[in-house]
Amino acid sequence: MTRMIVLLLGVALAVGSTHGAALDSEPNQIGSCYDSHTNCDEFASYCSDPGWLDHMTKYCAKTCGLCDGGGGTGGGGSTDGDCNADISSNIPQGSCGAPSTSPMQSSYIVGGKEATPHSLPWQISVQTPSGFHFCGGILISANIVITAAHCVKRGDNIYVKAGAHSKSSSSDGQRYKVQEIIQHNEYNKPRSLNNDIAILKIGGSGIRLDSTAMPACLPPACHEWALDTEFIVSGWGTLYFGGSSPDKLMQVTVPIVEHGKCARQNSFSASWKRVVCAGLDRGGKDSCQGDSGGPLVAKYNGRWTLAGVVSYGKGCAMANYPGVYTHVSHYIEWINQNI
Ligand code: 4AZ
Repeated sequence: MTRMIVLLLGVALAVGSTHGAALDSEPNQIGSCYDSHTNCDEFASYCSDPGWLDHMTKYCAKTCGLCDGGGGTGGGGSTDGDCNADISSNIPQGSCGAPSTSPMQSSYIVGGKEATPHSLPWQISVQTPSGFHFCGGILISANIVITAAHCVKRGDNIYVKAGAHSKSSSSDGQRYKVQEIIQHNEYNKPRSLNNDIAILKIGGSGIRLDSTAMPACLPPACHEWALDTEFIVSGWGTLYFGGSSPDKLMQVTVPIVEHGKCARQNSFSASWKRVVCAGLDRGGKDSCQGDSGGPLVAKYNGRWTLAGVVSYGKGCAMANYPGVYTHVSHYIEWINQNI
């Protein structure tokens, strides 16, 4: 059945391009925002299929949100192929995103500053049994921590440290053994580092929540961050590529980078909406090695909300190479299904 639909889609679009019979205008140019094919609604599920990217960009740019300059932002409330906006999170978060000490909002991990202790209480350090920090994580409920898929694999013997400012001090924060690791089932598909997200489950009553350990809120499913969004990214990662890493938690404020531009800069397909990018054109502020798996947050309805998971980038803080973050709003359904 699926094969038949694929074949039909091919024929329908090919007929459209050859004879113009099914077209109500000229084929679309990348950058203009309309559908030139009449049946794009029917074919919306192909918007996120890399094999159909060229066809969909040409004929169904509007439906697929493949327009330059804004087709992919500011929306919400619709289904965009890889994301169902009609669902809401069923994760019991309690109080989230409202630290008792507010984080600094105009500060600068590369190009950053030491955070005010416990002002980013959702920050987790993911550690080996001996206490070596190797990745960040994000507390989203007492029993659930989100991290990057590239940080972990099923069966690893790992710990999370919550409520810490110092990654090493045993008198700062609480350490818990991870009971179960769920890597995204499509991690590294269709391309390396795609779907770079994992769930770490903490057993029993989970992490003791207090003013030092509090979840970040989850965004509405499929939420797109406005083009004037300023994020905070935090972690104990290196202070420059190949550099040393600090013992105290660092943070930096970084602006969003428009999706199409980031796709060109980092050589991924603009149809891949499951990442969000942040950084400065001139570089200088970024996440770096050891920050992976950690939080990219922004305020949403007055609460600090998880926008991204530190995933990758070319080096750190280089001009025109923004950091690339797993776009959490596109994984709400996956999170629901895996907790
Ligand atoms: C890393 O290796 C890493 N600048 C994390 C983030 C970035 C680069 C590298 C983004 O963990």
